[in-house]
Amino acid sequence: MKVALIGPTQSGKSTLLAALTGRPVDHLMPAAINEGIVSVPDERIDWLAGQYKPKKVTYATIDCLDLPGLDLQTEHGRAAARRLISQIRSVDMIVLVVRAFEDASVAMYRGRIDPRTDLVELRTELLFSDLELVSNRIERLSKQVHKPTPTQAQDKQELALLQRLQQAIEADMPISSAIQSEADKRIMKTLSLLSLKPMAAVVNLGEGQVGGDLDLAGVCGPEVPVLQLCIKLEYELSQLDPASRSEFLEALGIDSPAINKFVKTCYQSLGLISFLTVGHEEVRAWPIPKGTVALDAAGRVHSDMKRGFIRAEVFRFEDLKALGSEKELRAAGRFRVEGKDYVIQDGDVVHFRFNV
Ligand SMILES: Nc1nc2c(ncn2[C@@H]2O[C@H](COP(=O)(O)OP(=O)(O)O)[C@@H](O)[C@H]2O)c(=O)[nH]1
Ligand SMILES: [Mg+2]
Repeated sequence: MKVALIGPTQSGKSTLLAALTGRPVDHLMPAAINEGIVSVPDERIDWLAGQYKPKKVTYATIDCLDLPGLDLQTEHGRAAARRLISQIRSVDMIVLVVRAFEDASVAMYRGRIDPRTDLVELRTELLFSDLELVSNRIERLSKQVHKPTPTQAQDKQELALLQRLQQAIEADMPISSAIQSEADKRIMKTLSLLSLKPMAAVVNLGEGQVGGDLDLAGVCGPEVPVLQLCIKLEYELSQLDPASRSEFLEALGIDSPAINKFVKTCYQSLGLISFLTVGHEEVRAWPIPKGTVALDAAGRVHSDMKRGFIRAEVFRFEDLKALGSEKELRAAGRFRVEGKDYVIQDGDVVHFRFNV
C-alpha cells in the first residue's frame, strides 16, 4: 500500500519520512520524490518472534512517498504542483503535512504560519486537479462519442458521468452524488480521483507545542483525521536506540511515537487489518482489507495456497499469549478449523492447509 506525503515547502515532509523510516534526513532530496518503506510496529509480532524464534521476522510495511513541497503562490508554482500531483494518482492514500511550528531560521510559506488555511488550500488544490482531469476527459470524449467506434456506448456513459462529476465539483457537492450505477463505479476506478482517496492530515508542531491542542479537527471534512506531531522531536527520537527512546518519550510527554500514530491512522483510513502467520521459518504480519475471506487471504500468502485451498486453521493471538502454547490452546478448544468463506479477523493467527 502506498501513501503520499504532500504539503507546502518546508512543512516537514522529508523530516517526517525520515522519522518514520529511521533514515537520516540528509539522505533525502528536497527536489525529488523520496520513497521510503515504513515498517509497521506490531507488538504481537515482537511477542511471536520471541516465542517461535523463527529464521525470519517480517512486519507489514507501508510504502511512503515524500513529495517536493508545493508552492501554490504563483502560476509557475501551481503548474509544477499540478505535474507533481498527477504523478500520485495511483497511491492508496494521501497525507497532507502542514506547518504549525515557529522557527525564524526556516522560511515561512506565504510569509505566515497558518495550518488551517494551508490544509484548506491543499484540499482545494486536489479538487482542482480532479476537476482539470475531468474537464480534459470531457473535451476528448465529446469529440469521440460522435464517431461510430466499438466503444461508443461506453464512451457515452462515461461522458454523462464526467459531466455529472464536473457539475458536482463546481457546485461543491460530494463527488459521490454523481455516481449512479455499478458501471459508474467501475469507470470511477479508472479515473483515480484524488478527492476520493482516503486522506489524513499531519500538523507539524513546534517543540513547545507537544501534546497538540490546536483546534483543527474536521478542518478537511469529518472523514479526515488530523494528527498533531512535533516532527523534529519525533525525528530525533527515531535516531536513538530503542532503550533511550522510551526514556526520551516520557521526558517529552509524548504518549507514543509518531510511527505508531501514523500507521494506526493509515490502517483505519484504508480499512486494513493484519492477520499473522507463525512457524520456525518465519513470523509475519499480513495486511488485508477488513472483510477479506480465508480463500483470498491464502492468495495473499501464495497463489498455490488459494488454488489448492483445503482449510484455514485459526487461533487468536490473545489466546496464545494467555495460554502460553499451541498445545494448551488445543486443549482449551481455542483452535478452530475454518472454510474458504471465513472472514479473517485482525489478530488471527492462520495456517492454511492446501494441496496442489
Ligand atoms: N523548529 C522546527 N523545525 C522543523 C520541524 N520540522 C521540520 N523542521 C525544519 O524545517 C525545515 C524543513 O523541513 P523538511 O522536512 O525538509 O520540509 P519539507 O520541505 O516539507 O520536506 C528543516 O530545516 C527542518 O529541520 C519542527 O517540528 N520544528
Ligand atoms: Mg522535502
